[in-house]
Amino acid sequence: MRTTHLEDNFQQKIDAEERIEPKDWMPETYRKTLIRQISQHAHSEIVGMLPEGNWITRAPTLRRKAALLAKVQDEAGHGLYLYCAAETLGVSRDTLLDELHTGKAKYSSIFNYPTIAWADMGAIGWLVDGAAIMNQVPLCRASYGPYARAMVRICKEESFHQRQGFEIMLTLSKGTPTQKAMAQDALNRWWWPSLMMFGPNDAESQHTEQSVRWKIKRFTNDELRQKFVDATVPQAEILGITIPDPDLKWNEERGHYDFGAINWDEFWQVVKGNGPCNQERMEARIKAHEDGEWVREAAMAYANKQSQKLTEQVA
Ligand code: FAQ
Repeated sequence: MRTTHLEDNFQQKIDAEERIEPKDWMPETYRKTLIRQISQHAHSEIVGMLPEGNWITRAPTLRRKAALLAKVQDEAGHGLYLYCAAETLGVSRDTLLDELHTGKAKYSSIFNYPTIAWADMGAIGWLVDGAAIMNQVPLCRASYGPYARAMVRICKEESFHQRQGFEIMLTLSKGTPTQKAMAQDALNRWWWPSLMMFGPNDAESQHTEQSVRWKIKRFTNDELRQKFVDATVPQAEILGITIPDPDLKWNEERGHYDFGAINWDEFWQVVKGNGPCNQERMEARIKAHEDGEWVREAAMAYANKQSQKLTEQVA
């Protein structure tokens, strides 16, 4: 079959809501787009363990510590499902990790901000996981089977993460004036970076149009950002804290909240590696990878020994 026929058939399959599986024919650009997005998503989960990991030893109670520990562990699991999904596209995990460690692959901008107070654990769960869910629920219907299936399980866990974050915020905001001020301060610092998580405005988004056509993305960056704002404003009202945006206002005509301008210069600086914690995050990841070398070697030696035993038994 000529490539154009293959491409037509491929697009027809997508239009008919059929899933694309690893052994199916796919355009090279579709494969590359998926490897880029899935691996960057995996890197985000793994780097995303660091800001919260910072507070495991300092959680205020045993219950909070157990929940935070479980959440950070879930994020490691999400990274692993996603790396496995990327590997089905014919790329090795070593290559993907190399791309992260050399700065070739991106990870979410949000994880380059510091976690300076306990309230940040609440704000991350509430806002960062809240934004992640908004973006990831539609990915459960992504056209590529292994990615969509990984997202189903991830989303179930993310919704628990979001609720534990909101509960921390609720406890603080109903607590002493100092605790309420901590919750407000965390919201002030995490609000705008959370809106940036959805990526550049649609007009600036290089990949959205094609990814929507391929049904990798079901909504554009701006559509998801708007959904997130609409869902989160009433939650802030329940908490009794103020979103740091003087332009935030319900627009009756649009049936949505209007919100102020995002500082895209800050966003691109963070994406390019100049955020407050980029260097620290990369150093921590590279060190963890190097420190884990002996574990990988031991696991490989064990696997080789097992397969040798099996061969001997069969012979
Ligand atoms: N940070 O053309 P677009 C989590 C890049 S959730 C850094 O719009 P696309 C859970 C983009 O890669 C966070 N870079 O791109 C958790 C592209 O550059 P490239 C992770 C960003 O792909 C919670 C360029 O800008 N979630 O981890 C960002 O169509 C709590 C142009 O952008 C996902 O990855 C950004 N925020 O749309 C864990 C979800 N935004 O690649 C721990 C899956 C854009 O050409 C604690 N990914 N860029 O060099 C997606 O849905 C999409 O990839 C978007 C970007 C929406 C992120």
